[in-house]
Amino acid sequence: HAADNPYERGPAPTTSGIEALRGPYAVSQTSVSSLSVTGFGGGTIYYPTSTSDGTFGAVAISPGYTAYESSIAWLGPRLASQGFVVFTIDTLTTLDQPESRGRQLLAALDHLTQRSSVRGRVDASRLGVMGHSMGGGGSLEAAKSRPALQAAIPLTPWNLDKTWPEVTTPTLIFGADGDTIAPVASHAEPFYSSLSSSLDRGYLELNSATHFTPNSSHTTIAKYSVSWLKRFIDNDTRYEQFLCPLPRPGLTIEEYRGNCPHGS
Ligand code: 9J3
Ligand code: ZN
Repeated sequence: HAADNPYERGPAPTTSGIEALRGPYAVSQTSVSSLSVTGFGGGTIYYPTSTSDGTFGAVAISPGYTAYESSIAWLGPRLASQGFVVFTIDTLTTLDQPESRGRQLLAALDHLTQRSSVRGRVDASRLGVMGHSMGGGGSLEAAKSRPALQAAIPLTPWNLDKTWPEVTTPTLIFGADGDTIAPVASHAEPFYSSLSSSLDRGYLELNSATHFTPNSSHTTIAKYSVSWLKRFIDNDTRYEQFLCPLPRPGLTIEEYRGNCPHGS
C-alpha cells in the first residue's frame, strides 16, 4: 500500500491488467529532435498524462543494429500506460555497436531527467534501460557502467562480450528459441549465466520466436517487462506474484530461469 512504498503507482495488479494493450494511465507523447540533444539520436518520450500521481520511474529503450526507434515504439505507450516515463530513442548512427548504445541509453536518461520538458515528472533515482539486440547488449553495457540503474531488460540481446559479472542491476533477459542472428546459446544464455548468482536475475526464452519478435507488440514480453520494471524500479512487491514462483513453460515461454523470491 502506498503508505508503505512511496514509489507504488496504480491499482493492485491483475494478470489481465498486465497483459492488456494499455494499463490504467492515459499516455501523452513528445518528440525529441536529434538536433536538440547530444550523445544519442533523439526519440519520443511517452508519459502518463496526469500529474496527480506525482513522479514516475523511467526507462530508456534502444533499437538494434540498422534499426530505428520505430522498431521498439510499441513499448512506449504499452509501458507508459502502466505508470512509467518511457524514452524510445534513435542512436547516433544505425551501425553503432553495443558499447556505444549503452552510452547513448545513459545520455538519453540524463536528457530525460535534466533537460527534457517532462523532467519534473520523472524520479531521477528510479531509472532503467531496455533494448533490442545490440540495444539489448547496450542495456548490459549501461547497467555495467551505471550501477545506480534499478532495472535492465535486454530483448534478444547481442554482444561480443559474453560475461557480465560486474552488473549489479536486477536484469531480466529475453531470448528467442528460433533466433539465428543472436542465438541464445551464444548470447542471451551466457549473458544470463554470467550474471552474479546473488543478483535478482531472470532468463525468459520465448517459444516459437525469432530475433525480431521484440519488434512487434507481444503480450509475454510486455507482461514480464511490466512486472520487472514495477518490482525493481518502483520496489512494488505487488508484482512479485507474477515473477515468483518462476513462470512455467507454456505456449509462449520455452524456458524460464531465475531466482525467487526477489530482493533477498
Ligand atoms: O542489433 C542486432 O540486430 C544485432 C545483430 C546483428 O546483426 O549483428 C551482426 C553484426
Ligand atoms: Zn564481460
